[in-house]
Amino acid sequence: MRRVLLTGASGGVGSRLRRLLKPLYPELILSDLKPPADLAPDERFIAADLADADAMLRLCENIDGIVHLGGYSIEGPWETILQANIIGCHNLFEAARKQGVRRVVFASSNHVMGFHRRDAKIGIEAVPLPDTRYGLSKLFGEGLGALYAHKHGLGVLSIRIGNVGDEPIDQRRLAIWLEPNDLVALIRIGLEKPDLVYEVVYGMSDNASAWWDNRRALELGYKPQARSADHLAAAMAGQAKTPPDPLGDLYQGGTFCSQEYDADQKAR
Ligand code: 15L
Repeated sequence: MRRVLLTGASGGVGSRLRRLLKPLYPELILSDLKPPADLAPDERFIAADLADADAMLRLCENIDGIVHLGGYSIEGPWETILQANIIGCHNLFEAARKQGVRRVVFASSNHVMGFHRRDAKIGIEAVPLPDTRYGLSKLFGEGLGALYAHKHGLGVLSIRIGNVGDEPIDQRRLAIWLEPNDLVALIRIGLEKPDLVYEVVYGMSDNASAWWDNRRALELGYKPQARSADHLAAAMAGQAKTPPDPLGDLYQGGTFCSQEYDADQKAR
């Protein structure tokens, strides 16, 4: 895997990843709407809008593998999600197909499954229950990955990312925390594991309080190194500052579930 493209490179997760991926993939190409403020002289950046199909086609020329973080990363208005995450993701996969890219690692999200309850342990076979328009758009991206893998021969890994950071920031994140180096380990499986067709994994570290059965990731060779239990005090300190959200606390997606919620909760 020589030429790797990282989309969404100027965002929070992208900024961490570009530093961690560069030593592994020296020809790493970064893309986003705008360059990161601290772009280094040895980094290569190409500005491109995911919603612009021609720009995506040019961006994917001579690329071997893509780590697709780009798009809108929280809940937003439908038009924004539509352009960045639905049309944009389709443009990305279509450009990858036309340019003969071999692998795509798709940054999906835990919010594909957000309305599963926290007292359930779910695997990758569980029915998707998106908690937002954002989560729904990530489910569409996973579907695109499956289609382009099975129909067009791309190797695709969808990672349902929990929460990326140096530490879990509250009680919910103790269950879904993903330390950045563990994310890199998953990305490497997506880019490099021989014979990979289409796989879905949960993007979490070794979290004792996890709601997800991540056995497929382990079967693919993932060995998470970080343990959220080692950061219990920091997470609980963060939790103490978090406003109460009894409805969100029932569900894996947390506040993504409680925002805009107007169902009769007693009926479910
Ligand atoms: C996500 O998918 C978001 O991109 C991120 O900003 C966090 O909110 C994360 O989920 C989470 O659930 O903590």
